[in-house]
Amino acid sequence: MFRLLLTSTFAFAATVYAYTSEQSYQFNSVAVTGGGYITGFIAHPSEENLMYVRSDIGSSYRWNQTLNKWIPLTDFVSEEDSNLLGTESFALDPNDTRRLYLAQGRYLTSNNSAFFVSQDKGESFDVYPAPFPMGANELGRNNGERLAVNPFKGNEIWMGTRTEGLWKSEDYAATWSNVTSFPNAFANTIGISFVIFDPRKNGTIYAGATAPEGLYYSTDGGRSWDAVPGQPTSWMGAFNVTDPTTSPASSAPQPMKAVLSSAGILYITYGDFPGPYGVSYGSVKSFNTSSQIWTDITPNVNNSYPPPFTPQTFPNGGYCGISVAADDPDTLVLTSLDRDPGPALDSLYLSRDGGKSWTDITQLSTPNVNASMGYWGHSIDEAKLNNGTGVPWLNFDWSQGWGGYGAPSPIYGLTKFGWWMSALLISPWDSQKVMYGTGATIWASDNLLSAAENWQSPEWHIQAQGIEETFCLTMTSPNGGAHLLSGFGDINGMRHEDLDTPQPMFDLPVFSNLNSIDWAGQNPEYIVRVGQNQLNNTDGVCHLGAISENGGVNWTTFGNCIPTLNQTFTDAGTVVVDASAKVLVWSSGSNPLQGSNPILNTSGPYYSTDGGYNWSSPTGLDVQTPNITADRVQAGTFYSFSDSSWYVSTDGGASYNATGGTVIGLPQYAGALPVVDVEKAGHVYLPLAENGIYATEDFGLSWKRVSRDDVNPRLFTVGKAAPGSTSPTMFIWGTVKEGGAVGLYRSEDDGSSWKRVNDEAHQYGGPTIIQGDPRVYGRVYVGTGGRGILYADIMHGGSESSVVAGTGGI
Ligand SMILES: *[C@@H]1O[C@H](CO)[C@@H](O)[C@H](O)[C@H]1NC(C)=O
Ligand SMILES: *[C@@H]1O[C@H](CO)[C@@H](O)[C@H](O)[C@H]1NC(C)=O
Ligand SMILES: *[C@@H]1O[C@H](CO)[C@@H](O)[C@H](O)[C@H]1NC(C)=O
Ligand SMILES: *[C@@H]1O[C@H](CO)[C@@H](O)[C@H](O)[C@H]1NC(C)=O
Ligand SMILES: *[C@@H]1O[C@H](CO)[C@@H](O)[C@H](O)[C@H]1NC(C)=O
Ligand SMILES: *[C@@H]1O[C@H](CO)[C@@H](O)[C@H](O)[C@H]1NC(C)=O
Ligand SMILES: *[C@@H]1O[C@H](CO)[C@@H](O)[C@H](O)[C@H]1NC(C)=O
Ligand SMILES: *[C@@H]1O[C@H](CO)[C@@H](O)[C@H](O)[C@H]1NC(C)=O
Ligand SMILES: *[C@@H]1O[C@H](CO)[C@@H](O)[C@H](O)[C@H]1NC(C)=O
Ligand SMILES: *[C@@H]1O[C@H](CO)[C@@H](O)[C@H](O)[C@H]1NC(C)=O
Ligand SMILES: *[C@@H]1O[C@H](CO)[C@@H](O)[C@H](O)[C@H]1NC(C)=O
Ligand SMILES: CC(=O)N[C@H]1CO[C@H](CO)[C@@H](O)[C@@H]1O
Repeated sequence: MFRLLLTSTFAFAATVYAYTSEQSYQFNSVAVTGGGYITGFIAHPSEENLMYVRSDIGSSYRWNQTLNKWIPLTDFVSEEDSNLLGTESFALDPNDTRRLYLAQGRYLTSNNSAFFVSQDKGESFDVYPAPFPMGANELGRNNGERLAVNPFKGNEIWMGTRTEGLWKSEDYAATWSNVTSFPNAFANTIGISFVIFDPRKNGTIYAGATAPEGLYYSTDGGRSWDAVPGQPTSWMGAFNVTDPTTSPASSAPQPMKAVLSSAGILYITYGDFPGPYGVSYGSVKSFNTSSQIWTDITPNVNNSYPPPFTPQTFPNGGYCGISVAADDPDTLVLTSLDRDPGPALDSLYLSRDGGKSWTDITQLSTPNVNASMGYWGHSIDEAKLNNGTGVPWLNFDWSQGWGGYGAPSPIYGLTKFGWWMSALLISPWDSQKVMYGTGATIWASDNLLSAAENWQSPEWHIQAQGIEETFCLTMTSPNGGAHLLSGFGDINGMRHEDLDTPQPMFDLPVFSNLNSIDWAGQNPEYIVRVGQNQLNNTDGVCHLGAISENGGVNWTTFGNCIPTLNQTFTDAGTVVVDASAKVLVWSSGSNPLQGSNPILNTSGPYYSTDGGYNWSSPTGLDVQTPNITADRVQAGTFYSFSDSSWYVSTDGGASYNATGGTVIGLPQYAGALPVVDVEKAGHVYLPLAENGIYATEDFGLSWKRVSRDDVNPRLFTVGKAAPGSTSPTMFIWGTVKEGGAVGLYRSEDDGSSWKRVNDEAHQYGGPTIIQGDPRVYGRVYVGTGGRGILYADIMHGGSESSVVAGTGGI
């Protein structure tokens, strides 16, 4: 028995308020709506509308039917515990609607994994460290569910692990022991990916490892186990290899997910690779647990397709998502996995006869049936919530020019049906309702069965409201135009004209990662951004950088990229623009390679005075430093603090004066991003972690520490001055006294005294970046690594009902 004594209780109500001693703050999500990979759904069999969704880097949410949105459950996760902000698997107790179990942990390399155990539907949790690692963001996260509650014994929780075999808890997931009777630990880093109890037979359990012949069963409560007889042992006969150069990655089909129908039929999906990417082959089987008869039910050429469509034959891909109706054991839905670059990319199938025949719902859902289009998807008009609020970043009409993860549109007029479709649910309370997750959102239909019966397109809408799962790479808040401009991993970035409503993505060029964005201090609608874009760099134009002169609505691509930029590297570096919007400065995020060795790029940040056509190296600074900032008032002025030296350019980035930091009052320090006062030329701050915050009012000729010596800013930003004050409000993420709580703090007296802005219930795994707003006193934007962006405002006598609105909510 593996016992851990450490437990702690997190009993924070999912409230929208974070009280501090002096002021209350309201935290709201900036509405993107979805934005990351949805990995699984669970629904309670007996309480209508009680369902949960998990995501790979953003943890879990509960559906609230009254509020019509998903509610985040684990925002109390601290920066130190950021690995716990990912749900590997989750489970409900079929006999108790209040109990919820979350298996938390993002990466196998971390030793920090835990069970979050709730007795009130996720309002509060007991946290128990887990004796094995978890991998919510690892290969195989699409499979599951690994975690299961014994329906005959609610204290008994089982978990298929990735590296340590099958485990069991007899005290509601507090302590765990190894089920050593399980014959094979399948310690291949994917391990045992599902555990299913037969609710009709006390003691019967199925466990499936993502490995050939990985399906096992027990009929004596787990004391003894056997391989399920008759399971597929090779790929023979499953399909014809269409391309003889690619054979399956596994020697036999590997179980991905399974579901047990009320008639005792186990439906199992298979692939040749764990997924969510890289699956080339797959099949679908049913196993009659009474007669022990296996049937191949893989969709094939005999299925029905709405004319003029034809069976999908290329490429094969595998199968993953599967769900069976509670009221009809022969009604099931199924998703393909990794058919890309197939036309859909992935497909959803419906069977009403236990898998004997299938209807291709993807083709049925495609508007303007025209086989010559060659692509299937949703109408772009369907990228809306059920109440009509649009999710426009999902529905742009940009043709096939860009196909990155977030790229939702395969051809003009269509939104992609989906990819990485592994989360799939027929509502247990109403079989007409079906939801599926993708790499970016959730699609839902309320009339799937009746529409399919009538050979019509089902109604579809987006049901991801409340889920904010983006990774914030950069953001800025100009003093004109939209208050927030963001850059995300995978889905480019957005001009947040309205913080509470989903916005369009920035227009072409689209970036898979938007790494850096800036605005011109005296011309705040002049915006510049750089990011990764692997798809369109062969036409002699630089598609990794762009300029907007109207606040981020329309964009012009740079004429050229900076020399030696590695265009396939995932980080395009840092871009800034001077106050007058006449000079751009761009520092590469990578050093080019010679063979496998990086060669030192001895240029400093390149500058351009013609809007990104010609780029030149400066004198006086010879590092591609990311720690570069433009003065917002004085034209042509840039600052950098790199390798303990302070650099200033006043001639548009052409030459820099370097001064050793210790000569002008700075401590010895590697480097930091200078933060400027948007209203005063030459007023600059440097956040230097355990050294505190330093400030200059003369362009860096002299510096002094402005914070007390125990202030430790891990992140720093400034926002609009408090009423009556002439200096900006400071915000830090860090600590304000030795050994104090890590949190978000605000100072209105140049760093002498600090007030806490957040509380323990609002930590979001620690921000990646914070940003003040130069136009709203007290507001700070909090960018996270999996919980999107939040905006925190001082609450002036608000009542609870006045703050629950907003698609993101808290
Ligand atoms: C939904 O939200 C309402 C209003 O806050 C609350 O009363 C109710 O308990 C919530 N239900 C669930 C299942 O979260
Ligand atoms: C986890 O690893 C870190 C870093 O190696 C170490 O400091 C810490 O003590 C470990 N924690 C546990 C619970 O093993
Ligand atoms: C289930 O089986 C176990 C072991 O045989 C037995 O102890 C238990 O009482 C059974 N539970 C129910 C609800 O039948
Ligand atoms: C758990 O049991 C499996 C056998 O099923 C064994 O391979 C594995 O090493 C055990 N792990 C631990 C931590 O005891
Ligand atoms: C494989 O190809 C052969 C010959 O074309 C055909 O007879 C057979 O039905 C195919 N098998 C499958 C599973 O598609
Ligand atoms: C790719 O390049 C072509 C030719 O320059 C251009 O028409 C198209 O808009 C570009 N697509 C993207 C996504 O940048
Ligand atoms: C600017 O973008 C808007 C919104 O996408 C579009 O309607 C308009 O046509 C664009 N204008 C130009 C000049 O491209
Ligand atoms: C560019 O970056 C990619 C991805 O890191 C790397 O594989 C490639 O070798 C790099 N190329 C050069 C020329 O540096
Ligand atoms: C940039 O600043 C960071 C701290 O934010 C520091 O770790 C890094 O070394 C600096 N890089 C340079 C080149 O100065
Ligand atoms: C650069 O250094 C020179 C010599 O010390 C000094 O005269 C000049 O004012 C400096 N320029 C800036 C912009 O700091
Ligand atoms: C639609 O629902 C979302 C999420 O509950 C909400 O934020 C939005 O205001 C609603 N829109 C309308 C038009 O009611
Ligand atoms: C102990 C108990 O109440 N068990 C019930 C749990 O629910 C299943 C159905 O899901 C019943 O069969 C059990 O009797």
